[in-house]
Amino acid sequence: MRAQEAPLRLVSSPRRGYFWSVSRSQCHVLLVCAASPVLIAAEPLVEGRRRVWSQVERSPLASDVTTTSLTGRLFYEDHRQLGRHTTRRDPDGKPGRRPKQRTQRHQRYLAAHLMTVEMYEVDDARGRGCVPLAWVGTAAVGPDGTFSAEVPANDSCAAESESEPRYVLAAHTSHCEGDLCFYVGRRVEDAYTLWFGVGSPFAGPTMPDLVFLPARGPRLSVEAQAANHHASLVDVVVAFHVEADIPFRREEFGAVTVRYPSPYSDGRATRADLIDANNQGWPKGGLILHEYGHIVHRRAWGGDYAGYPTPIQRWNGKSHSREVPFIALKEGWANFTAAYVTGRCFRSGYDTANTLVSLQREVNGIHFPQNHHRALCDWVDRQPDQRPGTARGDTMTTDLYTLWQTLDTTDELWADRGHTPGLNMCDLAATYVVSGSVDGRWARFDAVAGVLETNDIACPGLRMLPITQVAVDHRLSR
Ligand SMILES: [Ca+2]
Ligand SMILES: [Ca+2]
Ligand SMILES: [Ca+2]
Ligand SMILES: [Zn+2]
Repeated sequence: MRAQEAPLRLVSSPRRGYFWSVSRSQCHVLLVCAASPVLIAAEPLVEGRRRVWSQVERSPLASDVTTTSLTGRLFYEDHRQLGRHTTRRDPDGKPGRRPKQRTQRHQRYLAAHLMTVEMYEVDDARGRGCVPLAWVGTAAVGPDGTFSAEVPANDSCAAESESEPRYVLAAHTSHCEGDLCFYVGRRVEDAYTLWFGVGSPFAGPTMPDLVFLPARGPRLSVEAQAANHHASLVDVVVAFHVEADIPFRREEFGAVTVRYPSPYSDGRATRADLIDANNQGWPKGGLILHEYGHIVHRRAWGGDYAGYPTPIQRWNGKSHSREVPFIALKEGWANFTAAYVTGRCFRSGYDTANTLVSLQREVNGIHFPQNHHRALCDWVDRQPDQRPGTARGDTMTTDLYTLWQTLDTTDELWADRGHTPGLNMCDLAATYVVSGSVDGRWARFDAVAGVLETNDIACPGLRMLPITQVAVDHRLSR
């Protein structure tokens, strides 16, 4: 990249770390100029290009080639208020910070964890073995921003065999490996791509640091925003499928796509494989976490919420509207997903803050998502709590996998109730009580009844469950 291409460049110096370098002509618009000397850029974060016109060849590599490892780092510009910022590293290698906690400009760059980087070797010459861009390797970006792949050590282009190979990279807002496969793109199973090194290819083995921003694009470019949606998607995917080991179910339901920008004005997940996302300005981060909760729920209940008729009732979270119990569970689960991923469920003081159960004690919370959201947090948190006037309180400490497994079993167990009015929290609680050992039934009943009572959700039939198990056992064993 030529120095005059980038108005702002991140540079590093051994003593001062990273800071911004600008040319003198730009100083009239930048307050930092008075304090910062103008320096020669050493290692800028290299921005990408939107399109590559050159021909790209993707043939498999010969098995007998000598390889060498090619490494680099990829970041994105983070603007999210909500997310797992500390699980990603910034360019200094320090844990990421949320926007309000940043003290330096470059801390806005965080590792582009689980973006995919493809590596291409460049040939300018023609003739035997020469292709303008030949694919040589693919790598997933780690939580510290690094990526690495084994690539052929020698140039296959006969006319360039004496010189060192040179590389161009393509980064994608997608990741597909094993059971996991997800995209952020304009269309289903399509990703945003930026190219790096086009026109001035990189030498190996270490690439310069890259940032998923289009060079000369507007600051609020669609790619930069998509990278923030991708980061949210990775946060929830890692929390649910990697850490908690919940199956993604790629074989059954395919990849998940975040379609951005979507033709719709807000977020929705009306299929088991598609999230529509739109926003004004930078993504705040909560939308994708919430919508992905719907994806996990759909995939647990056969893809269509166990046959609940569509179109699904709209829900306005801000007005705390009264809903049918199925919608209250569905939206409560989605809000819980976001709270689980960001750690809000586990914050000290969460249990005693009375913001989520906003109703009077006498009103049955079975109709209200916020009661469900909070009950599901109690289901998995390890902080016992008891609201005044309740008999039991929360003593439940089930992990996320067990909670999901209960959700996953609910539609099989109560299949006859799946259609209107839909399965609800009482069905989920009942599934928990009857799943597992017979001896443990009363203990499970006590625990889940405590969570429900603490959150004002009334399930009148639940008390009879440990006693009237014969019929259910029969169904389970079929
Ligand atoms: Ca608990
Ligand atoms: Ca609790
Ligand atoms: Ca299921
Ligand atoms: Zn929702």
